[in-house]
Amino acid sequence: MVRKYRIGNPIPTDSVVKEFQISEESIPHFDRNDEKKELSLLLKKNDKVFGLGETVRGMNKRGWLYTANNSDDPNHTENKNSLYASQNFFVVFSKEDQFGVYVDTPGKVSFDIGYTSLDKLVISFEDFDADIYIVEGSDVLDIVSQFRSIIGRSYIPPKWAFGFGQSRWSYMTADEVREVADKYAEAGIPLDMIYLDIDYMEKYKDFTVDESSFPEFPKFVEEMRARGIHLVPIIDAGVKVEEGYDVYDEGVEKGYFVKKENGENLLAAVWPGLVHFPDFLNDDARAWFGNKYKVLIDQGIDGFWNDMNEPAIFYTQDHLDEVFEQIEDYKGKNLDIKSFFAFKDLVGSIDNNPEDYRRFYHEYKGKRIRHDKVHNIFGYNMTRAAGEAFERICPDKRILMFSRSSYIGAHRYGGIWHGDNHSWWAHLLLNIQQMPAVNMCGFLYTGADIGGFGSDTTEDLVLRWTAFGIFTPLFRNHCAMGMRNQELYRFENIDAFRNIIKLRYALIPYLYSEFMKAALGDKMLFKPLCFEYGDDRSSQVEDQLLLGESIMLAPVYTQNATGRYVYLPEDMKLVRFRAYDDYDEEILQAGDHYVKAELNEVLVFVRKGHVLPLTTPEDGMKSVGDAEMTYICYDSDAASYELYTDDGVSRI
Ligand code: MIG
Repeated sequence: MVRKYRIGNPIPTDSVVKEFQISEESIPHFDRNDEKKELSLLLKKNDKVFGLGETVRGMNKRGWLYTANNSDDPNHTENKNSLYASQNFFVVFSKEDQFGVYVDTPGKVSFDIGYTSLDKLVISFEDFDADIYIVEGSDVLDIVSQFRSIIGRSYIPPKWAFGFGQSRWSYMTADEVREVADKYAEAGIPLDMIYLDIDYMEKYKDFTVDESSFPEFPKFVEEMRARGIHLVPIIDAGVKVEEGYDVYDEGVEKGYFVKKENGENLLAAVWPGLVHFPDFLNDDARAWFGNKYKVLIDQGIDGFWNDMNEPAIFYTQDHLDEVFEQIEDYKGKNLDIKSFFAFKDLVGSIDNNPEDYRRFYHEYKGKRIRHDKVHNIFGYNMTRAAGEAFERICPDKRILMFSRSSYIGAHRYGGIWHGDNHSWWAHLLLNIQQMPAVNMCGFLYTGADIGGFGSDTTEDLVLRWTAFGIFTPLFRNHCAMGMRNQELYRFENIDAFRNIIKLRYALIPYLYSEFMKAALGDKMLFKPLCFEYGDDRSSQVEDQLLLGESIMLAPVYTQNATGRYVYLPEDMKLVRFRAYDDYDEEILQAGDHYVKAELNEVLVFVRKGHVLPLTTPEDGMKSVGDAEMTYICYDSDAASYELYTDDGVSRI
């Protein structure tokens, strides 16, 4: 049962697709304080709070303050309150009762979950305008499914997007990209995608290709396709200010860019230098920008990633002018402690400055609205621009799309990646912990940058991270410019990497089936143990996951470990893979176990009465599906498995 309540006069987000009567009663579970603009409730000692999508810290969100305020922050440390997404759905549950809460408002909201006061959950609003949905259900999974059913079906990518992809910010030329493909082929490691970061563009202009470094692009796309590789280019939110550049000219002429109070187009800066931002909230502008993806689709491209759409702002021209003016005051002065810090702050806080988000306006549903009031649905509407356009441009074909910034609703148009993590072991754990939380909010096609984006990685981290990454729908190794190269062929243990990647391909029938069942049935793909098991221990486990109906994962996420403790809520069959066709099986009793896991091994726990199907991978996604299947069963008499198949590209 889902009920809708309304506070004030909220700006619609289009995140909920089902029509609701607004209940006139007071919001259950919460105390409402209009003066403080707060909703609060008392948490019982054993209440757990799971959800909130892409946020820092563990699965149980108790003990921290999370703020929905989409931010381009590449340091996902546990002191942060905001990352790139606002996914404001969570479930409060204990053995006694449970309910779900969705806070639907495009502005800033804070979730103080036992931060100020250990046993209090306080939701505070910048503007006290929101639709609140309260979901009652028989258990957490039921609540999540009911919630998912009101927000619409999750995005379904083409099946090839379940292949392995290599990315790096700084593949500067087509030849560099060819080299990546060559080296993977030489190493015998299947590869289905190579991502093109901003360097493929001409001067970072969206929907252009640099002719000198990527000559004859359609031919190049075709050449790579013939090798089984999809090229997946990035699209940034900012449109370069340059006369004669059609996207700029048209946007200016039609008035499709966001404007300042005085009606001038906002001048901000990102990679191309000065840019304007398309007003993705305006229906016409959104359709116009979406149609531009056709320029690359016509050159053979069938997948994209949308970046910098919080939007990230290096600076606005107005703010920069102010800074230059004020900086004069400090010239030639003896800077004391106070003025030194003020000086430092003047320049240091120039990017993603909150003031800048108040400098421009949208035309949204017939009204002029200041950006900060709708900040959290900007990236969502960029993804929507793409998703809606793909339906027009390619009505019969699925197109790969995932985004950095998101809000619930965007899950219907694309997936997400989890942004600029670091090559830190802690971020492998964060990746594990974020998976179920984003699933709760509708995002199923997701994954983190494997090996870590920022910082220099290490071979063992890439091995362990890949061993977990083979289970995530979006399976991409990505790295920042200037960091240690981390394509798998760069390392010594090529055999181990090859075996792990091939295991991914062997798992595709299972992963794709489970993904499709989750998408079509409003279910979660990754579940915390306590969503299925009611015992106390399960509710404490934050580093293991159930994946689909058949298996549990317990990844190794610490350096120099040759194994780990694993908690089994019931008897399970441990399968220790060294390769898809080289593994041991062992029945383990319910309870705690120390299990060994060498760097070249992947552990999978098969649940009782369940089946893990495996195929024989030959050559990436090209061959998946044709080969013979193997079935690993625990308790084969009771076990059955429903395999989902389709052609992998037609829209469903
Ligand atoms: O500010 O395009 O998250 O994946 O490699 C950096 C360059 C801009 C941020 C993305 C990252 C990408 C990078 N981008």
